[in-house]
Amino acid sequence: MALSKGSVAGTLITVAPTGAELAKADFPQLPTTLDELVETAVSCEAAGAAMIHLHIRDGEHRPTLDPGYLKAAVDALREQTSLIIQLSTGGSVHDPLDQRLTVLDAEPDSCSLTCGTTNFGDDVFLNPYGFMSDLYVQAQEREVVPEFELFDLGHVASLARLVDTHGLPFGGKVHVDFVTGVPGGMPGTPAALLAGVALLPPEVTSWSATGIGRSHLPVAAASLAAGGHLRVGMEDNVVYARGVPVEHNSQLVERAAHLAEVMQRPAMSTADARTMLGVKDRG
Ligand code: KMH
Ligand code: ZN
Repeated sequence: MALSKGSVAGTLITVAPTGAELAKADFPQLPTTLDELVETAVSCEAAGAAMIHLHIRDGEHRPTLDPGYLKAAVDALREQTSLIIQLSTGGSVHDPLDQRLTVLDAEPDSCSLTCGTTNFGDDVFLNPYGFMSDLYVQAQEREVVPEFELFDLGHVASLARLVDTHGLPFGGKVHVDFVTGVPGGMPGTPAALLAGVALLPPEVTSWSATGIGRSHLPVAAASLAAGGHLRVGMEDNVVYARGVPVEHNSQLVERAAHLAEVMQRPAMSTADARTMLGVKDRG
């Protein structure tokens, strides 16, 4: 799929409220408890989000892949919102690969699937091809829709290899998200984003983008201009404007929805987003 040739009716806004990197002690407004996640999800849905990308924290606010915590979050958000629930399989850079596969046991609607290893600041975010392949096949079997996370141009080639090898994901749609501006990954610039979009294989049916830190606004604007969708949230950016910290994820969703409205592609409903992504109806 090259740059969008026709008009794209609405904008999928995904909120990534927490991530695995920030410490609650440094950012007390980071939602880490189940109650905080539910409150965040409800207000972000009201502000225009249709999907939530979730990393879970334990009782001491540390990243966890504990199945009990994951299942409790999926169940609570499914009960209290109609958001598409996407669990991170990236976890933190310290999580072992085999444990990252067990995320699917919590029966999310969607899971992230990063298409290659990348330097991640001073760390390495490990995604060898065998892991990606296992995760892809298991997601197909569990009828979970993957969101392919692309941190670099080489990841686009690995995405094409996965789809060539294993066929389409559950639901028949291929949705990718460019995560730009990670130190070690592709830069958070419109030029880098558009280079990635130009390389997408024809099976891709929709794409979104996020920019880490200060790249979030130029990348969001470029994505909207080129027919892409948006991911925002404190996982990616905690500065609302120069000298103004983000106090609540809904501020970022509201601004994304406003940008989308101005671009005549208003925030998509959760129902339309489910259709676009081919998500299973889990009632
Ligand atoms: N926390 C990063 C190491 C994902 O969620 O799939 C990986 C990450 C990607 O955030
Ligand atoms: Zn993540």
